[in-house]
Amino acid sequence: MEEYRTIYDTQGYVVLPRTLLIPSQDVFDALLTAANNIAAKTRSGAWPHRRIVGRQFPPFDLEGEDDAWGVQHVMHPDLAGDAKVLAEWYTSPEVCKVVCTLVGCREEELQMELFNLLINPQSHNFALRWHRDDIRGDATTEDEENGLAAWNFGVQWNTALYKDSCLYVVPGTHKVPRTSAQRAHSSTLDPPENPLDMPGSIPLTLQPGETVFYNSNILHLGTYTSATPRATLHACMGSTQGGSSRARNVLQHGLEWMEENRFKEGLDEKGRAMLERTLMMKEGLSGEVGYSLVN
Ligand SMILES: O=C(O)CCC(=O)C(=O)O
Repeated sequence: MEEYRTIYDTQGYVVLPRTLLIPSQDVFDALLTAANNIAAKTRSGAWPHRRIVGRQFPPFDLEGEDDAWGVQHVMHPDLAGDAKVLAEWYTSPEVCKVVCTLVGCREEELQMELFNLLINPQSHNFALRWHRDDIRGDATTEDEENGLAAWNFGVQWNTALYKDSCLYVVPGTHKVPRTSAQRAHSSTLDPPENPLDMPGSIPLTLQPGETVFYNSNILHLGTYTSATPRATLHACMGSTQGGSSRARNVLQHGLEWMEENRFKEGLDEKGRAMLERTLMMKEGLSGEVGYSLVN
């Protein structure tokens, strides 16, 4: 595992094979069934918490276009058995072990954060602009340096359940501010015509079951096509070592439902402890958390 951490630290992302995160075919099948059920509920309108085509960043729960490129809150108790399958996996020994290795923390420090699902829109193509999840595109170089230096206490990941070629990253940009050329490609609200116009960018392709763990402040974007099925588990987890540094990135998604007893009661002991740490972080905040990025 240490070699994966070295790659992650150097590149800002690392791709892990299926066996490290998904221990059996039964687990893979259960994740795929849960994801497909939730995607179907979202597309039919039965699940309202979705990312709609045309809207890049939180807040997502708005009226508008029906076509969705993502589903929010997949551990929500209203999603019943499907949410349970996904919560069990999110808190599983396999996932927690990898996160602890990459973040450099102990299991007793892990905090529950976001768990969403990325899906193909049904009738539109769509893309995000180049962004860092918690540093605005108009940040000064100094603000970028400070933001990146403070961003070591959590990790984000995409676990593909179908082959997935939607994500592009610029390796190494989790550590350094943008060059002037990279800034020029990431300063407007518009997605690029071609992601490869960004200096240093590469596409990342995942086979079913593979996971890319990445620093969510690496320069990255997603491109979405209705032509190819996508069901990619999209999650992040943090460590209490980060204090409140991850609060805005997490709480901007609207996690009030996590405070309900019925969610807590559906988790195992480890999951409950992870949730308690998140709720403590939330309680420690005063005022509005606001949003990381501008739509
Ligand atoms: O679709 C993806 O893989 C990337 C999503 C993304 O960049 C985001 O949610 O900020």
